Amino acid sequence: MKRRDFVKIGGLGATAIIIEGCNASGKPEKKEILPLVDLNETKVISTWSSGLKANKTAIKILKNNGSALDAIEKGLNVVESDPENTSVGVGGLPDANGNVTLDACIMDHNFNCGSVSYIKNIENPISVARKVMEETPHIMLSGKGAYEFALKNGFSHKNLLTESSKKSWEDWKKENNYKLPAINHENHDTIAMIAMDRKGNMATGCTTSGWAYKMEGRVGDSPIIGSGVYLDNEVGAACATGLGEAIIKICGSHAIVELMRNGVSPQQACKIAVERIKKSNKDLKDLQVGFIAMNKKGEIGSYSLYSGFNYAYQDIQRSKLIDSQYDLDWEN
Ligand code: SD4
Repeated sequence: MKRRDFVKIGGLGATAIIIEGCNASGKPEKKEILPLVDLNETKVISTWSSGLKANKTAIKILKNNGSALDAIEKGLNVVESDPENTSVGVGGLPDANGNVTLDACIMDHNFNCGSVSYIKNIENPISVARKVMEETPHIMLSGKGAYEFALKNGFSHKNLLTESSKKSWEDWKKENNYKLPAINHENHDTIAMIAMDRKGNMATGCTTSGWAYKMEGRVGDSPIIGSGVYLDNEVGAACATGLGEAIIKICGSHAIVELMRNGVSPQQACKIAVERIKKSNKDLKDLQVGFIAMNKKGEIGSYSLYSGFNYAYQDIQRSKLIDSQYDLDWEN
């Protein structure tokens, strides 16, 4: 049999095809080919309405057989570079001392992950997180080290404090005497995203400027693998937005993936995580959290503690903003 005589001789369910033939030196060889997932299965979800435009960039990549990892990075870059979003990247609201400090992390289908926390003056921290994942033996770089690593890898220094975010910070100092604003329904829109590519691989990522006017040095859930995001490619992925301190306490995203591993639907898993948040925090006033999840079958779900959380859904035909199910009304 010649090399070109490879023939399809058997299947492994819907996931792989085994072909047999000869290699270049004429030796018998078996090859396993993973067929592409039906284009209709390719999808991406992300938190809040700014997810709509991030998803558009992500789906273009996925449609062209790009990887879920590229879709996550490039999708999140769109929002990081948008000065209108006051919770992410350029234009993100600063800490109490006026420094814009960013957190981000990314995870692929092989449990590879990378993260940056408390990074300043870099427009696209999710891309730095990916470099940490791909170019270093570490998972998380923080502060000055993360910044210097970024510069060495071709990222440029940028002032992220816009005129408008500076003014908001100055007004806050005058009006609130350094009292932290609540993370409630009005003042946060961190983006966290999950994508499934045509190989059936998933990836997830999250990027944020964190809690507006936080104490200098504060880091939230968003760069913490297991809290801000988690993915097991055999099971599914979850990610979070809202009060990081509450999400970290229950390792929110990891908890959801473990629930899905045990057969719980993405929707129900997000709801159970929110119930754990309720149990682990005495004071729920102004404590908004929201989770989104997708399992290996492409089923999706979300749940938030309070009303007002939404997420963006995109597949090859549809783009829509979905109001999340929730536990409590803000009004009550
Ligand atoms: C944090 N989880 O730093 C982030 C904040 C957030 O939309 O999600 N804002 O705690």
